[in-house]
Amino acid sequence: MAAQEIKVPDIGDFDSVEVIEVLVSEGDTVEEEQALITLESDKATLEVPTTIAGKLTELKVKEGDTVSEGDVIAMVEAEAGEDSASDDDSDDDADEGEESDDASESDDDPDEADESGDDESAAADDASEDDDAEDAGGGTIEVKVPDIGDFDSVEVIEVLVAEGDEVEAEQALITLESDKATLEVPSESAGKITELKVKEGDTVSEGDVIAMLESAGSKKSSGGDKKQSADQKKSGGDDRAQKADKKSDNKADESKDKKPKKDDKSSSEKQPKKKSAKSGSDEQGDSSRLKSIDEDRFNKAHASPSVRQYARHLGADLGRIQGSGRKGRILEDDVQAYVKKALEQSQGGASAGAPAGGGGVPGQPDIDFSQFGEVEIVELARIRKISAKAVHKNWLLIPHVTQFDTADITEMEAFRKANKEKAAKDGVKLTPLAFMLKAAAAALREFPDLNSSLTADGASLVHKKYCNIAIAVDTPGGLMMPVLKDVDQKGIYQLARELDEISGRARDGKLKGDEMKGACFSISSLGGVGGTAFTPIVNSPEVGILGVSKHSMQPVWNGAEFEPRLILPLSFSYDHRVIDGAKAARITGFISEKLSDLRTLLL
Ligand code: CAO
Repeated sequence: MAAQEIKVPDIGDFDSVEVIEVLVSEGDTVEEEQALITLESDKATLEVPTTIAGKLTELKVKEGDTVSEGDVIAMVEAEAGEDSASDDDSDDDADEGEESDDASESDDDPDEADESGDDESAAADDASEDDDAEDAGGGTIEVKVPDIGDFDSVEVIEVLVAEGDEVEAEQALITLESDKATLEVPSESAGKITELKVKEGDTVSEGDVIAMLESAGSKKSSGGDKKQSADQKKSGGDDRAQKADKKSDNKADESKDKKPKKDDKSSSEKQPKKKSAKSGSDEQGDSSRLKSIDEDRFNKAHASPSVRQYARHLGADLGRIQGSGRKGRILEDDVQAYVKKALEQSQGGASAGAPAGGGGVPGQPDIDFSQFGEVEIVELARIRKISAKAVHKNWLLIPHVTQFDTADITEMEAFRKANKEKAAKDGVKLTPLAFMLKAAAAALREFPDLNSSLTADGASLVHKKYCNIAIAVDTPGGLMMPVLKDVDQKGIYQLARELDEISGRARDGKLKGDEMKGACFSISSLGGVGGTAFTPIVNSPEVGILGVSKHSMQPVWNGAEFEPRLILPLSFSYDHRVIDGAKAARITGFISEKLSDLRTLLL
């Protein structure tokens, strides 16, 4: 069937509104009511949905374009097999479109406004203008429910302010929810809320007074009143934009599974919404990032009503979320990412067997460091993000102890240096690490528990008969742990060659995923960098890691005199659930012995 045009609906008084986001691509299959683009005027943000389901064959707009009511934004080919239904739907939609156009026209038609039975509203408008004249003395204005389209008796699902609050112009005061849409009613000007006329659960219609506002602007003079009156008229435009916003929210809400659906919007669903906003502090565990919403910050956050509703539904504080949209606008994806991160933090690797709630450790609070001085936010490299999660999980999961020891590697280094040049001719970079790999392999054979992993239930050990060792490699993108396989079966030259090759590829970002799997043990060498000791973190499900620091010449008492010896510091961290302290001391002693006398490696 031929593709149908999807047009910009009635967007109120606004003309030439900027396309700030294109949410779909050509070739996409779209659901009916799925948002296609996001528009943003200087005052309102709204999403334009498709009126039919099908395949998007052509996009007529791109980000940065400006559009007006009636402009074609895309062509959608109705889904096969649903032609008649789609046709009907689209007819309906077209009709609805006409209806809404009519409705929109009627917005400007005072007669029709009267016909809608809203005499009081019209009268109230008049009264309001009169009030404005009186405001020169009192400065208090009525904030009313704006044009909310075809809806009548809409429920107040949230009151976002309290009596006595200072509000800014355009700050949302209440949230309304019909069976199809959610919208916020903003304050028409800055000032102080002197009286709230509605509470949660009330129903309101266009023109109903929701609050009395001591307007900051209107206090000054009657000139100010006139300005405010003008503002009110202007906000009528906003209202219409909101109406369009609301329409799109409605459509977006219905189209996205992630959000509450039309039918879901029962009163029972509203309960948790309120709960998430208010009872956060009562929540247990570690979901501190989700548990408390700062209403003030939430209300001031730059986000569309549909995103606000989504955030409320999930209990996410918009005020804490950094928007990735234009001008920092918070998108649904931002809310999702925030909630995902908060859950990960609160669960603290529970999926990997960590104590529920991350061991009861609260997540790191979001701190606005700019309050202390200038800051710059630099996103972590992908590998650093991954390794950060891994070390955090391992640090929480494993009860660590680190055993320190030293090895006298005077002979080993003499041997290495004697062979270094020859090795280099064979293309081998002979570093101390190759010897340490061999010593560690011997320890894994000698101490089977060192070459083991705890079963998930913590009741057994899996002893491994193979000997793979991971090496910590410092790369520009962050720490990587490539694995050398069957270390026990390879000679020092071969290990040195493989180490050089695989660490080079790690630094070049060319490692394959499989090359970082299956390790039995790890070695982290900072010998080429410096330091005397450190406490490496065990990589679960391994149970031990050997840290190696920089060797140094030291005076060692040989029974008769001090002798200069090359001493290598060892830092062996282990999982105390598997290895006890005495065994750990034996393990480091064993490794030290092997490195001190290479001949013992042959035994
Ligand atoms: N003491 C003194 N010097 C040492 C040493 C030690 N323990 N270990 C290595 N060196 C020397 C080497 O001999 C080499 O010098 P020469 O060329 O004169 O022989 C020099 O330091 C540089 O060695 P290298 O770093 O190129 O090679 P390596 O095999 O020692 O290490 C690798 C390879 C990949 C482990 C290393 O490059 C690296 O990335 N290290 C950092 C690991 C890390 O970040 N660990 C912390 C992780 S958090 O737990």
